[in-house]
Amino acid sequence: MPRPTAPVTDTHCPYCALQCAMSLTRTAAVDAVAPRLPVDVAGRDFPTNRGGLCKKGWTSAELLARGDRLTTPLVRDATGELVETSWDAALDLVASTVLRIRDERGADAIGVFGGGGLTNEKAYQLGKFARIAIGTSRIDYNGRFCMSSAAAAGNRAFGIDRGLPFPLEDLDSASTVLLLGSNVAETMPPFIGHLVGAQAAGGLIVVDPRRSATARLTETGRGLHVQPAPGTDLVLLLGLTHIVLAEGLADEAYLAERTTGLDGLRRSVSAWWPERVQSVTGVPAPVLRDVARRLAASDGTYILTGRGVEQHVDGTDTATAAINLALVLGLPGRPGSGYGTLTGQGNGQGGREHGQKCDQLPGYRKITDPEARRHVAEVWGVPVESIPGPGLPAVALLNRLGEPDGVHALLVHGSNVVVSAPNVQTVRDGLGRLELLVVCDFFLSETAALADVVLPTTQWAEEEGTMTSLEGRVIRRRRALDAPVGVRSELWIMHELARRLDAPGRFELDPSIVFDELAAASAGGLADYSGLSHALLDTGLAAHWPFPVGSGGTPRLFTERFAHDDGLARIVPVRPPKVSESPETGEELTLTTGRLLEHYQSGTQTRRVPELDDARPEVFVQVHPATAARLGIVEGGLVEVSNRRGALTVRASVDGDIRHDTVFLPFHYPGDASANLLTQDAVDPISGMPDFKRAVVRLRPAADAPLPEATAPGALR
Ligand SMILES: Nc1nc2c(c(=O)[nH]1)N[C@H]1C(S)=C(S)[C@@H](COP(=O)(O)OP(=O)(O)OC[C@H]3O[C@@H](n4cnc5c(=O)[nH]c(N)nc54)[C@H](O)[C@@H]3O)O[C@H]1N2
Ligand SMILES: Nc1nc2c(c(=O)[nH]1)N[C@H]1C(S)=C(S)[C@@H](COP(=O)(O)OP(=O)(O)OC[C@H]3O[C@@H](n4cnc5c(=O)[nH]c(N)nc54)[C@H](O)[C@@H]3O)O[C@H]1N2
Ligand code: SF4
Ligand SMILES: [Mo]
Repeated sequence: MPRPTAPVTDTHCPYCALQCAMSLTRTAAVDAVAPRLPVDVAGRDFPTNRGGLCKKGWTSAELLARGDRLTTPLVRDATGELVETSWDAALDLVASTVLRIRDERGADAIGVFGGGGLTNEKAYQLGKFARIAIGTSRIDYNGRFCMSSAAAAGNRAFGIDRGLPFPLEDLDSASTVLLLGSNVAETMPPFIGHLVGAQAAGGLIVVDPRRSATARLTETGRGLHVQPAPGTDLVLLLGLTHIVLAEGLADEAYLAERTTGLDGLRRSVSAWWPERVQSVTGVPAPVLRDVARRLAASDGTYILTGRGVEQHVDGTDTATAAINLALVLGLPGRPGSGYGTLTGQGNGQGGREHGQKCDQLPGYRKITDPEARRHVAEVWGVPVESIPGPGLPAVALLNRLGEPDGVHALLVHGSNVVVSAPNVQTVRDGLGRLELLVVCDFFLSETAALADVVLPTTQWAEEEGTMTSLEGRVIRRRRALDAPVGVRSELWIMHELARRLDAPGRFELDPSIVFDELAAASAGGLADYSGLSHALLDTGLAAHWPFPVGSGGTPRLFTERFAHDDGLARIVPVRPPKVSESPETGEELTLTTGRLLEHYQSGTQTRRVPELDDARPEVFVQVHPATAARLGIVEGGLVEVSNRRGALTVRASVDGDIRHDTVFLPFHYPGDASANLLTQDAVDPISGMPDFKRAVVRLRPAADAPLPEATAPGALR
């Protein structure tokens, strides 16, 4: 059992990017007969959560004491079973196999896959480890599935990518908030405290094909729920921008002073008059006019996007269209107004800054930029030419596993790809072709269960480090208790592997030293952390990056200028693409996917918490009653949801909270219950984001089919 250290430790929730503050209080000596939690969790006052936590946060400590935690390295033996082994044996095997494959096929035959849940220190070290210990260009991470479209759009328009360029508390005084494709009431429950003002002012407008828990918040007062067909947000946004320009509602002074590119935008939206937009999106023209006028009339307007609009083949352009609307209204950088995107994973922001991305070096530097390479090579103590060039984005990396030009060994840190990757059967097949799959995790996730080597690592409350929240605020994760005997930190694992690979440079063990190195590597970059240290963060300072040496940080970006050299925001005209997949017959429906309050991502963690698993024990498909009646589907009945990629048998949840032409599956369930058996791996050409939010499916009653094994309630208990 883990042994607690200090009596009370102030830290943050292990799950999402809201990074709610919590205190962990160690409980009395652990009783072997009736095991108790090693720590009690309490919400702590903090600007984002104001003491509140959601039920995932409240129950997060249960995972520290789970009996099925990994505590010993595992290797696959000759009979195909995973068996316990020593750390030396496991690490020797990984290093010798990596060296052999590197000799035979070159360093790019080895891939590394990271995660947006890793601390800044681990994410930084993983990027460095891939590039200089292995020498591969092939590193990417699950943030590609998450924030890549919003990031690409932010970089293009503003010259920088910080999800919220203002502190969350600024939203409190908003009178109008347009929330596109985000279900914060389930995905970040304490967040809705910041929407109360807009709600009271009648200014909450939620755009979602489903009447989600968040959309229901608009039902009080004059709020609005706009319900477009999935994947039509780009047209919707072009239509809103058309109305703003046509009705003379644009902020002409702001456009002249702070932006460039307006003429192209005028041309690109001119053909998107409201009735035409209605015919594509299904949103009535009067509603479109009402939304545009409300956004323009309010003096405290925010536009925010979530994965619903970003996880599409046109995700970057859709996020760009939202930015264009915000720019035309003069919102970014104006006090009391703004534009932002809601980062998802715990360290989804920091995780996309320090070098896990295939084209990136620390400090959000481009790996192709000679000056950036020189700077980072110096910090790493390696010749500049030894740093590889750009690698492959996640889908391209995962879809060519084991193929001649693909990777033959894959090291996974912080992702459960056999559940969460798009068109997941392709990835499952590819993993089977690898010569070596190494998964580092604290549980035997479904991906770890397929590995050749499994390396057990520390959980959040057992390690020191930093996370960067959705506000771009760098915060301290603190150790509250020792890890179980046998478990090692990822910094230690990288240190040991680097030594065995005879790597150049240093792979430090102490997170505060790694942070100092990260800070130096980031100096002068866009995401500059050089003025920060663990000691400074421990003072409780609200540290929003950029935080160069001698600065007090940057809570609000864009107040004076944008990050492009000329200080201006770029208005980039965008047009709807030819859609890769859309329903063609009455039999076909649009599938969209997303989240439930109780489960986190691939569910490896939350399916292990009885309270959460009891509340949402199995996958279901949400169908409108009229559609269900037409197809002979009944509430609770089994339904086959299928397309050319795969088929799922699931229970129907029949309710009027979704469009007739759309069905919804949560993606938290593994095996034959995985929504990703049906999703497409077509990607956005700019960001590499796959289309998780739109696929074509057929539904039919499947009364006689057995329930998929993976969804059997309590499968992990
Ligand atoms: N409970 C819980 N919370 C989480 C997570 C979790 O797994 N579980 N994950 C965290 C992470 S990593 C992330 S990225 C965030 C994600 O947070 P959100 O973006 O809020 O999550 P989603 O449920 O993926 O999508 C939001 C909404 O988009 C809608 N939607 C689907 N398709 C479309 C579309 O084409 N257009 C529009 N306008 N809307 C559409 C869905 O109906 C859904 O209600 O949540 C974070 N918080
Ligand atoms: N259909 C569909 N698919 C989706 C999405 C969707 O909306 N629809 N959303 C996408 C999005 S936004 C995201 S972010 C991805 C997320 O999907 P995944 O990348 O699969 O994320 P998790 O389920 O959080 O997996 C994290 C794994 O790493 C482990 N872990 C947690 N912390 C650490 C750590 O510090 N170190 C190590 N080594 N392991 C750790 C956990 O136990 C877990 O097994 O899913 C994507 N997939
Ligand atoms: S909202 Fe996010 S950070 Fe807050 S308690 Fe829930 S999962 Fe944790
Ligand atoms: Mo995400």
